[in-house]
Amino acid sequence: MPRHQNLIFFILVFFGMLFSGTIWLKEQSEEIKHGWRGLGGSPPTGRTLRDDLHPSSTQTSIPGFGTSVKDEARSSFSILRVLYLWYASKQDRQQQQQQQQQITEPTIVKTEEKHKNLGLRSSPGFLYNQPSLLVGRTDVVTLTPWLAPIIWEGTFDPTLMDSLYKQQNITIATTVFALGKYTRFLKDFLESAEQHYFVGFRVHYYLFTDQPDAVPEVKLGDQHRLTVRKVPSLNRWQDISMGRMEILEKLIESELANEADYIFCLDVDTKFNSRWGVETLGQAVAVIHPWFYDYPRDQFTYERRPESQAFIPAGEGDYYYTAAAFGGFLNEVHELTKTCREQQGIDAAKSIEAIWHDESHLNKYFLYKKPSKLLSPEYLWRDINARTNQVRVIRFSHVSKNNAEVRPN
Ligand code: UD2
Repeated sequence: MPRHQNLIFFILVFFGMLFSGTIWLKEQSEEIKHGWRGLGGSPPTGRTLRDDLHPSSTQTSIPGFGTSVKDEARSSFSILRVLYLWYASKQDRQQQQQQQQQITEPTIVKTEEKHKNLGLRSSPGFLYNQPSLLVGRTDVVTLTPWLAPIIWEGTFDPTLMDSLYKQQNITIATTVFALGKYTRFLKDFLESAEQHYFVGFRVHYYLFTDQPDAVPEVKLGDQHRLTVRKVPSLNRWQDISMGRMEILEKLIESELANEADYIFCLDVDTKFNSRWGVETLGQAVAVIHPWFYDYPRDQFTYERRPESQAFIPAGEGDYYYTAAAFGGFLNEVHELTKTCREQQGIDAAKSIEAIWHDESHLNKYFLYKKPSKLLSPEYLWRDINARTNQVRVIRFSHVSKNNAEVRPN
């Protein structure tokens, strides 16, 4: 109940009580005067006791308007009763409203989230090429055996995709780490991202570095922003690479819930060469490693030692995924990073380190929790790899570097 209503109510009660108290005192003095209480006398009006206990409807007189003292007292008590009933019913209605809100509020929030993440709405009059059921990519596989799409050039219409996702007010958090000499890759990474990465969509880069002063000034697009976070330096590049999982896990937990809808985690020794857009968004997104996309599974560089938590036995495995790029919904990437961090910790306690560090754990994770979308090697090529006919567009690539010179160990 609003404050002013409470105040009015209490003022009314106060005056009601004052009035009824006065009437009661008046009544007492009348009774004493006429001696009809406790002295075996009868009321002056000649009414019976039954009348007093059960006032009839014909006796509804208004206090002060030529009525008896007892009538006045009864009426003033009735006012109090009416006031009380009004107050109680008001409280009741308020409680009911609160209960309804508690029940309906979570449903409303859920519905909004669902529309935001899942509704792909097109607008009347928006024209694009007719989709075909007969003509499309036939030189590459575009679906996994669990029916997750594999994104290649020619499998999507960028104009249509952009227009569908423009209707959803989304933010894509993007993380990148640059410690030690790897800060030298930042300029190309950021400048090329600004030309090709989610252009026209809201992007929030989170850059983790041990040298914030070494972060270059790069002009960001309207809807793109950058947050720099300082992290401690580490002596082993393997620890830097694996340590990303825990930092990402904590970032999602502590900050991203109300901030972003999707997240992508990218290596910094990379460069964008062509569009990386909303076609890459999905629940859990894995990227095929450019080295092994045409290899038989037994030649994948999975961790093969059973002592490691990243162990994948011979005969198992779908694809070999890179750890240089992965993403998806916040909750999915949170589960991935938490699991990899835990598994790396178990290995460390046993003094074992998986052959390809975080990448080995990521491959183990995606083997048993299948990604919902796969990005073809267009989304991570290697500058040193020869082009192939299947990879028609190189969108993102791993730049060549002198490991011995650039790494701390
Ligand atoms: C592979 C993976 C990489 C990771 C690593 C683990 C690819 C393309 N990349 O890359 O994701 O799983 O294997 O063995 O397959 N970093 C620094 N400072 C350093 C060292 C590393 O900032 O001194 C960061 C940086 O963001 C870098 C990432 O860690 O991109 C991975 O390290 P890397 O690129 O040296 O690993 P690499 O090339 O073996």
